[in-house]
Amino acid sequence: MEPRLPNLAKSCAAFERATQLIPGGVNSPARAFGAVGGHPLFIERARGQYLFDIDGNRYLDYIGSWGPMILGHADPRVIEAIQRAAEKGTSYGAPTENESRLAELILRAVPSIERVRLVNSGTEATMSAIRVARGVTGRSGIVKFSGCYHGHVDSLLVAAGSAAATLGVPDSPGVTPGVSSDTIVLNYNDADAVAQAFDSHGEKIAAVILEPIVGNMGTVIPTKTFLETLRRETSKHGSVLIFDEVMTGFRVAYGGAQSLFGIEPDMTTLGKIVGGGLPLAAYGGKAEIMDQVMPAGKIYQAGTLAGNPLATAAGAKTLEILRDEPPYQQLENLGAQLAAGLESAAKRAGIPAQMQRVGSMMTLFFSEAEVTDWPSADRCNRKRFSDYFWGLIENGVYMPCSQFEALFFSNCHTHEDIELTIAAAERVLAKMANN
Ligand code: KE4
Repeated sequence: MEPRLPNLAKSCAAFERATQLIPGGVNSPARAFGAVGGHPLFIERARGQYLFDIDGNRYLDYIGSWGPMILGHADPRVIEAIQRAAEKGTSYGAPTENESRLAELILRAVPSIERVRLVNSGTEATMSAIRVARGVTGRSGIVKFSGCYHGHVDSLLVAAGSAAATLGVPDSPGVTPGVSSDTIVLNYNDADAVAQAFDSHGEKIAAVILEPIVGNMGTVIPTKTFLETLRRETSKHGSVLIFDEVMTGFRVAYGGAQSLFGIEPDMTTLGKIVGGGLPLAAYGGKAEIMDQVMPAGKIYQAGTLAGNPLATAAGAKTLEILRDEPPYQQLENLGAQLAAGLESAAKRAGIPAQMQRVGSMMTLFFSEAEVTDWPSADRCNRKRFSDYFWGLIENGVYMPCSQFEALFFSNCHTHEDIELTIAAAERVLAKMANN
């Protein structure tokens, strides 16, 4: 039987109601289906590799809450850790040993982090890292790369990726010229531009921040020269190199992207997986930098719910499972199978596409050429992506709702799930080719 759009009546009604209460009916634009049209699906529950919407439809989940759910949804060990923490109370406003337990797991996983501060979101992590870099260097300039997204920090919401790029507001209203004037935006993978920026402004640059593997313009992989240039120029000019590993941390490897590339940043931001799906993120780095953060030093950063007992319980349990039962080889094998299947399905359909992947994060770009930076990502065929997205929804497969995102899968996804996904993509892409 020809797949057809599932019954979405309850989601439609729920969305109508939500739009009367919440801007755009969502609490984060990335969920708004802005790039693919239609309305978002309202989720009732999730388990393992599956999402279930409020109309009772089941989907194979390839968003994983935009990255955190590497162990799949509602992992019983994580749920039990949260339940046990909740029975003791939900927040104390005082330190707990679980914060040190999670901090220790992070320091052991990521050797470049000698001190770490827990916060509530990736945005808070990058915002704080930028402030610390400016505080320790006494400089204002920040270098970022177009298409990279580091959360909705004013100084970084310039030429941003993710939903900002998807919805066409990479330079959001409300970000003042005074704030963005300290931000230098370069093209990702342009090592020469990095060297030139430092030649011209080196003494003003407090930090360079980048996604060491980009997920927020779709999956874009750095060249060795690019990373080596960044490390060399920041060291030479006394600027702080910040790897924003909110997405790649514990995703592409237990030690993050930096462990794959053998490049040590001065600071790292983490999020998503580190909180086990609860609101927790972190920033950290060399002790000589981090010990300048209050109350050890003078650079202020704080948070009522930072290091929250439930979030640290979920995060610590998640990292312990990833440390003791590393899923990365299995994720690599399934990732390779999925990438090869999707790429050959597009080729068989005669649809130009580029598959770009690291481990269990990847993107099928509807592009004639390789995607190496935002200008090349921006040339992708957005309409084709939208048809591909909805065609897969008809087949019970839930992909990220934007060409400028990475898909993720979990260690609950099976070889059969991957086969089913590839078969669905073959049907969808073949139908697209005939339309
Ligand atoms: P949050 O503030 O959303 O927790 O983290 C911001 C952030 C920082 N750095 C990187 C590399 C990120 O990918 C993110 C958030 N990622 C997006 C999805 N690509 C979050 C989805 C959303 O905004 O709803």
